[in-house]
Parts: sequence; C-alpha cells; structure tokens
Amino acid sequence: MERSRFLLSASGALGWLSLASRAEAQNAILLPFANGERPVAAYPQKRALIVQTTRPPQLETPFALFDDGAFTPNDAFFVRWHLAGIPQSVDASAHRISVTGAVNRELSLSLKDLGSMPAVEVAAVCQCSGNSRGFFQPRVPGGQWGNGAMGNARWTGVRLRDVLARAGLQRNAVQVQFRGLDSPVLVQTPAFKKSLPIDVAQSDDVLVAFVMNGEPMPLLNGFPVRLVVPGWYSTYWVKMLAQITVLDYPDDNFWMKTAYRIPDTPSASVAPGSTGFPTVPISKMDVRSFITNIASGSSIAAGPMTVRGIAFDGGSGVRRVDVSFDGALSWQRAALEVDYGKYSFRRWNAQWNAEPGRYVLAVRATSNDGTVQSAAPIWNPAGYMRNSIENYSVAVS
Ligand SMILES: Nc1nc2c(c(=O)[nH]1)N[C@H]1C(S)=C(S)[C@@H](COP(=O)(O)O)O[C@H]1N2
Ligand SMILES: [Mo]
Repeated sequence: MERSRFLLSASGALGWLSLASRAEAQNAILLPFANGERPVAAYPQKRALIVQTTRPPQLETPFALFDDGAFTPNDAFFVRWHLAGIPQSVDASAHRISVTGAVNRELSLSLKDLGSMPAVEVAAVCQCSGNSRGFFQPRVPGGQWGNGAMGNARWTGVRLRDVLARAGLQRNAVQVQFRGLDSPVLVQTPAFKKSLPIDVAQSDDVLVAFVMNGEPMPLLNGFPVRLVVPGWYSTYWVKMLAQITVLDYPDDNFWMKTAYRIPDTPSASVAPGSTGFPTVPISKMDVRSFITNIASGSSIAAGPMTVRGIAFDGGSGVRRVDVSFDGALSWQRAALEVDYGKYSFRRWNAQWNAEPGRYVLAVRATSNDGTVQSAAPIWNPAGYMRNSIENYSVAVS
C-alpha cells in the first residue's frame, strides 16, 4: 500500500524540452586518453556529470565519486540512451506494461498491479558494455567512455518470473523481449529491443524494478520502471519498460543480431583489426577492480595511508583483491569491506606506507568463480568488456 502510493505520487515530469540548452555547461573535464576533453553539466535530476553526447543524452559519472561509498547516488548515476526519441515526462499512474506473445493470457499491468506482487530488493552493478572504451588500443569507434559508465544501486521491484507466471508461458517460449517508451527519430532506425534467454528471464534475480536506492528512479535512468538483470551488462536493463514479448523464436532484431555481440573467444578478445570471427550476444560482466581514492597521475603526501577501491564481477562475487605498490612485481592482499551481495560493488582497502618516490600502483580482483583479472589488455572491434588490471602512476613527496 505504502509503496504503490509512493510510486504513483511521483510524476517523472521534467519539462526538459531542450535538454541540451537547459544543461548548463559548468566546466570541462579531461578523460585520460587522446581527445578526452568533455564538458561537465547538470541535467534535470542530476548533479554535474561528464557529457558524452547531448542527443541522445549520455552522461558519465566522474570517477572520484566512486570513492564516496558502495552505492552510486541516483543524481550521480551515469546515463546512456541509443535513440533521441525519449519522452520528456511519464505519467506513472497511466503507465502500462504489456505482456504478449507466446503466453496463455495477455496482460496490461499498471504500476499498482506490480505493487500488489511480492517485492524484492537486490544490490547490483549496472555497467555499460562499452565502459572504458576510450582506453582501447588501438582505439575503436563508439562512445569514448572513461571508467564511469557504471554504477551500483539497490533496486526494488518484482521478479520478472512472477510477471511471466501471471501471463502463463507457452511451452514453445525460448526468449523474452523487452522494449521501452523511447523511439527512433528516423523510421529507418530500428527501435531499441533486447531479449533474454527464457532461463535467464525466469531466474531468481531478474527484476522489473521501480525503486532505485529507495527512491523513484530518475527519468533518465528509466522512470517509472526498468528491467534489472544483475550480473549482465546493462544493455539488457531496458528502461521505461513498456512491452514484454515472449518469443517462440530467437530474436533477430538489429540490437540482438548485429549490435552488442562479442567474439566467441576467451575474454571476448581478438587480434586488433580482426573481422569475420564468430560472435555471440554479450551477457555476463567480467571481473574488475579499481582504486577510488588515488587518481593516476596524481601527487600525494608521504606517510602511512589507506588505499581504497571497489571490485565486482558478473555475479559470482568477489573472492579477493590484491594491490601492488611496485608496478605488479609484488602483491599485498586487501581487506574486503561490507558484502552487499554477489552483484554489488565490494569495497576494499589496503594500508600503504608511502615513502617519497614515483610508483605504479595496480589492483587485481579474483572472483568466486576463480577468474582473475589479467594484465593483458583485451581487444574487440566494438570496445566491449574491458577488464584488464588497472595501473595508477603516483608521485609521493
Ligand atoms: N529503453 C532503453 N533502455 C536502455 C537503453 C536504451 O537505449 N533504451 N540503453 C541500454 C544501455 S546500452 C545501457 S548502458 C543502460 C544504461 O542505463 P542508465 O542510463 O540507467 O545508466 O540502459 C540500457 N537500457
Ligand atoms: Mo550500454
């Protein structure tokens, strides 16, 4: 009761008729690769973020913010849309999600309907497949993100499985397709639709979520309701969810068949320049770790200090984190902080007695499934899934 009232009272109307002109450019930031200069601007419901593109809006979280805590505040959460036709407001009380296709009963669900179903909460990292693409060598086309196209939030919603059970799956169902309220500007552009295999769609943790960190989600992050697929890259986390279609055939729409595919090789890596290799749809995230309180290229004061950071993977959880203060020659085990679940950022810390000099710090995570980050960079033509060990040059004086 409480929850559905809270949901319906939120309007989601921003009046962002011209986002680009309303976003006041406050200053600029330099991402650490060639052509890395970006404006920094505050969009509606957002604090100042790094502007990658304005139409559609693509905003990156400044990396220093990840040092503030294990969860990324809603107003600091990155934003990525493919198509420029994004509603400027959504009336939550009128919003419906249709469930059609290979089902026994077609449904049209309101948020109130969802509010009457059992609610679950999961802490999960939402990371763009192309996070860190700007660091690919050789460079690849696509959004030149630094490391801030990711965030961690507590997502509350109902299980997709429960929604599908209400409709009743037919025996020939093989995938479930999702579409939001956004649409292409040109008729030739394919609408953004993503599909999950039927077993993933019915797993415990996939949610139709309407609350993000205890609040309605910002319009730019999918108000009033989005799909949450913990452990999987956020291309599947369809925002402003409006249509669920159960398919009895594998989805061959552009966003499944052509885009968001990775080489069918270990670590999704091929020799730079390769073409014509077999591909599979991108799915689970690989293991990553970062230092959050020291930026590469910075100068710090000598003395004992705590080095902090975050680690995560595609849902097995973080087993251990090691830090190096000598350019990956020797490693020191870091202490893992509070465990918010296997899909969440896991904070870690390590003690360092920093003596004057120049250092290369490095951090390496091992996941519970036994995967360890590698020093070797991966390469693929779309710039997906970067996860090599991060290095940080630091001057201590
Ligand atoms: N409706 C809709 N949902 C979408 C997209 C989109 O273009 N339209 N982009 C996807 C991609 S590629 C990413 S990385 C995430 C970004 O989620 P965020 O904007 O909340 O950070 O949304 C996903 N969901
Ligand atoms: Mo993405």
